[in-house]
Amino acid sequence: MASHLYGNYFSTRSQRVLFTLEELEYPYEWHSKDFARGEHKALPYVSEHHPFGKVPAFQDDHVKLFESRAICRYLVARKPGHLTPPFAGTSSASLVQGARFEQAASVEQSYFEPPLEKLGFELIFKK
Ligand SMILES: N[C@@H](CCC(=O)N[C@@H](CS)C(=O)NCC(=O)O)C(=O)O
Repeated sequence: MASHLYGNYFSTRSQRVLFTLEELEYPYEWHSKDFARGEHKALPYVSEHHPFGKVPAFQDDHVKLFESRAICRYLVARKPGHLTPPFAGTSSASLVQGARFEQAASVEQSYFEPPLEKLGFELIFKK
């Protein structure tokens, strides 16, 4: 069964998942949600795919996910390869590498994306 990505090409969070799918050569079908028509706020999309009425949302067999970073991590775990973080095991070196990865991921989500989202809106989308 093919996987399905529900998103919008202008949505940077949809692009995050699209890049990961393409990079992994993971088979998927694209389902565009038109913001202007409110398709992401309509039933059955909200009840079946995204309870907050946002994009992206993803389905793989019976697994349904939303939140772009969670989807990307799921995809990388499903298809281990060049995107797999280079740590495993319980040695102290890999524990530190894992903690550094989580630290960087948290910095990106907490301190990088929020101001960048505001800047992107002001400088690009508002026009
Ligand atoms: N934390 C979520 C953010 C999802 C999100 O805010 N998506 C935006 C597009 S980038 C959206 O759906 N906006 C439409 C709306 O809020 O009505 C993720 O990473 O997936």
